[in-house]
Amino acid sequence: MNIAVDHNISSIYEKVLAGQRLSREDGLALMESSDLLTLGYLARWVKERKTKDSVFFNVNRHLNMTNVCVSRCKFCAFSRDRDDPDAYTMSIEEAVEKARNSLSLGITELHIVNGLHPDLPFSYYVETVRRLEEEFPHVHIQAFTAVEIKHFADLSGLSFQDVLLTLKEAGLGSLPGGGAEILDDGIRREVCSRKASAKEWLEIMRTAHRLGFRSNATMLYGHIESPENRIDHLIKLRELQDETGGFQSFIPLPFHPKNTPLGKMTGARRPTAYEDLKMLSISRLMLDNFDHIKAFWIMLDPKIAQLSLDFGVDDLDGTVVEEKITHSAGAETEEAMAKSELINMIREMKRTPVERDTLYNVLEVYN
Ligand code: V47
Repeated sequence: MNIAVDHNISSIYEKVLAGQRLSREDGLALMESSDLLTLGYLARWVKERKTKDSVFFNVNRHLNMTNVCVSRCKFCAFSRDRDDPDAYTMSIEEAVEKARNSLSLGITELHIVNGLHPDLPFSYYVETVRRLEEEFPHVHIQAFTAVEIKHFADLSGLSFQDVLLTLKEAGLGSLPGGGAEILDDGIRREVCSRKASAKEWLEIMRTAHRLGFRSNATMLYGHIESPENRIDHLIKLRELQDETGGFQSFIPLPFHPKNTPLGKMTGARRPTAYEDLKMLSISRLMLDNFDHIKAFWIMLDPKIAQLSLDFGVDDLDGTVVEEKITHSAGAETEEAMAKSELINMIREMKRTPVERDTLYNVLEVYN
């Protein structure tokens, strides 16, 4: 029985249950619909076909080694100029020390994302990876967005491939999904004109996947982009995934406007819970070739992240420990979550918590 309340999405409902790929027009119709419960039902149906009642989580630590950034994206409250009083740059030793202090939490992953510092040489990043890998060989290093890889190529004069190979040799394990924002150069010109273009972001991911790296992908939504921009973004990722199969998870990130130039210019408010759940559901439905849709509870809020498990999400990130990007932009969430809390959140939704490593190998099932 077709339970869609919104008759405009009835045919999409049938397509999803028949396992057919949704078109751009379907995606736009989903964006138009306010039938959140039908979207959630369909997204959950797709999720359960892939991963049954499992919900993955990981024990990780985020690390931002510098907030100095030449890009100064208009949606960002984290970045600083070199001479700003609250600009900071860690030494390699400080980064290693922070990682060391988190070992007792049982972290299996270090997630490292940084500003685009104008003066630090590429060797700083290579040495950081090398030191971390030497000291903590059992901890997976997921580091450097495609935007940073482009910055390293500019700094070093190396090709994307050689930058990635150098980092791989030093011990880099995989790439995070940041810097994608909206993969449309018109939007990028408005909000992040000084960093990698849409084509470069995709090319770096293509190259990384070809070299054997897995990566994630994100989308920053709720700023100046249109529904068309969001659906086109998802389709670009889906096309690249058809080609490489290298993406592991997709993480939609709601824009937090506080303290950002874009927030001041547009008066934008943070997307509502309704918008978040709708975006997560539509991501699951459009990205039929992605195994995992991930809720980053830091940006969503734990309550929305928990509810999202009924809207197609199968993965909660993570213990995190320290988070600066969203907290600079006014996030009121904590910066860390205990593993036991993540397990409780999942159990309360009557799902099975599964601790994973970065590459989705199962470490423990909490029945
Ligand atoms: O690329 C910056 C976003 C991203 C704001 O790969 C903002 O598993 C909201 O990519 N409001 C970096 N978002 C973080 C990121 C990420 C996070 C969690 C997991 C993974 C993963 C990746 O944060 C940036 C940008 O899109 N961002 N400023 C803001 N004011």
